Amino acid sequence: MGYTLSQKIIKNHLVCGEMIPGTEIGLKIDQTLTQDATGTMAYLQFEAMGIDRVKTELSVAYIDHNTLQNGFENADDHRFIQSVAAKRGIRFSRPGNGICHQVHLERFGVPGKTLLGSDSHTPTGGGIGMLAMGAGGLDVAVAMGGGTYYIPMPKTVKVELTGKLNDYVSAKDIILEVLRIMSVKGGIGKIIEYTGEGVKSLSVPERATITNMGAELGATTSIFPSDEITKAFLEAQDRGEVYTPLSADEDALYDEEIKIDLTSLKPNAAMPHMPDNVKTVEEIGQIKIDQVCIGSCTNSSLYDMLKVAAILKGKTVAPGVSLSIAPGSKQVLNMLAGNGALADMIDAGARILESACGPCIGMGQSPNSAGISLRTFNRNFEGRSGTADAGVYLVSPETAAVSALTGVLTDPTTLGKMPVINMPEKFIINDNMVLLPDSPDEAKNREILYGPNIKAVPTGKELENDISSKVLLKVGDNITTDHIMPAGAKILPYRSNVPYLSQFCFGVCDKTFPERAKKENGGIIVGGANYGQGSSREHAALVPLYLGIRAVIAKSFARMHKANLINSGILPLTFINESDYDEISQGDDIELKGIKDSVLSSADAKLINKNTGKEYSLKTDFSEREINILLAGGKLNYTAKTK
Ligand code: MIC
Ligand code: SF4
Repeated sequence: MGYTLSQKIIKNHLVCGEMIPGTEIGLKIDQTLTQDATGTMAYLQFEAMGIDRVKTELSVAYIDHNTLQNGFENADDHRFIQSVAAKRGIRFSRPGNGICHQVHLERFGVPGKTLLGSDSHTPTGGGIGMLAMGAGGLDVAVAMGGGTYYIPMPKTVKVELTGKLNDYVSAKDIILEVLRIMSVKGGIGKIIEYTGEGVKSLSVPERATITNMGAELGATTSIFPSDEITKAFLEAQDRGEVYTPLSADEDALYDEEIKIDLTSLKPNAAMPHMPDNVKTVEEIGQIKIDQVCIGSCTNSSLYDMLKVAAILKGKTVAPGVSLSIAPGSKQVLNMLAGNGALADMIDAGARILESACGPCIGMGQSPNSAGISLRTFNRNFEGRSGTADAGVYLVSPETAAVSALTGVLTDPTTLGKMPVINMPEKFIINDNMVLLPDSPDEAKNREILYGPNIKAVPTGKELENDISSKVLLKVGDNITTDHIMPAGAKILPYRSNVPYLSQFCFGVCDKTFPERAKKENGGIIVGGANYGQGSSREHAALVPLYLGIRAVIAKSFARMHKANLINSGILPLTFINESDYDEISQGDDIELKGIKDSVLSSADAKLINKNTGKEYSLKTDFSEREINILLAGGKLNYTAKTK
């Protein structure tokens, strides 16, 4: 029996464990990336580990999220990251150079290598055949130090693409279709592999749009084969030498199969407030829109931007619409400027933003009250745009650009033939915004520059045998990390200041939560299915830890968040009977009796609801490594102990 592509890469990087789905495996990590919103914490943790220089083949620190600089905080964090990068052997991508995933794909990604990033959209690298995964900052810090990265061995889903996309239908419509089919929890514990004839008609940036948004499926990662198209992309980036052909064996066995006929695909949109709430644009109809935002790590490549410019050329944005465009990297922006496409956008009335995450993470461009915003982004979670009652629709660049002109959600295929887009044979290569680290000798004299907003990382406490506590909060299914620890312009600058951040914890669900948590001296959270989906931000665990949360009991967890909870020393426990969720209410006093013994022996744990006297069983499915981390009260404590 042959191997799937991801199984081949896993096999080549396997440090420990067996490739049996669901059991823990350890992987060697070749490359890492961080961004600034998670990076400050990751580098604080790296510094706490006391390692001189990174041990990876390549590590890059990007500045792309916190670029508003609405005060000294962001600039201080940038300076801190820059100083650590120089000292510890990490390349530093300066603000203005672009969004981490776009730049990494262009300039650093290598087919067949493993990439671990402190950002959930790291799987963008799967567009050139990398095994690229998102993780919490601490796991990335450990990988930078040469440590193994652990995941449950994923199952493999084969998505077979047949046919060819029609004009005005694009890669975004493919991944939205996959989301419609699989849902935001359909990818948990799985790697999505794209194969079939249809793959050959998709360029690398189109493939990257698809693997990027595999994060929204909850998938461990997504991957395309590395083929002639990958080779041409790498050669155009002057990096032809890193190309290797890679694909699955003919007789590879997959756990699931999905077929999508590209020819019959129509423009799709994910409606508020979930990326899997997908209908065709035609079905949704011509709703009036207030705003269009084009960009983000999902759709900001040169190809996307050239399509948008061609649609806008010689026209004017509708009077009731604000159109903003953020090209994904300096390379993209520079090339748009060089060939006149940028002028076409500006001429049509587009508001050009810097090459950064920007509105995608609520850093500016919040829509008007109850506004309707079309975005080429990957997440439309409630409140993420910065306007609580806004409705965000996720669409392709084609749908976004055409709708910006008409002022209503418009199916772009009604326009007939798409203008021809000529992609250049070579990209402009100039890595002058990526700083190389100091030599080991120079590094000795390099000072690490901390700012006053940088506060200590909270650490957990050893696991006790009985936990008696209150259910401080009960939430439903698909709670995202944006619910738990919101981002946005007002909060994001405080990513290195957990005490300050804590005031906003769960603000989207219940503004009283932080106060109540403090008053009660912590407690327990009860959640539904897919708890903690979305980003890799470990702040969604570190802040609850700071507020005294000892355990989260849910129907199921998203992979990265579960790992972040364990790393923080918070117990993630699952209901054995999902219906037991209904019998626990917010405010109930509960007891986890003998929890330490249960965790140690991997036995079911006992939950007593003191209000009703009833008992329930909870699953404690942890690996030996996870058990040790939980007993020690988190990964930092555990690492300090085992040193
Ligand atoms: C996001 O898209 O939610 C982010 C901001 O990029 C996060 C990381 C973070 O919270 O800093 C992610 O996707 O992991
Ligand atoms: Fe940045 Fe948005 Fe991509 Fe997250 S999803 S990395 S915020 S562009």
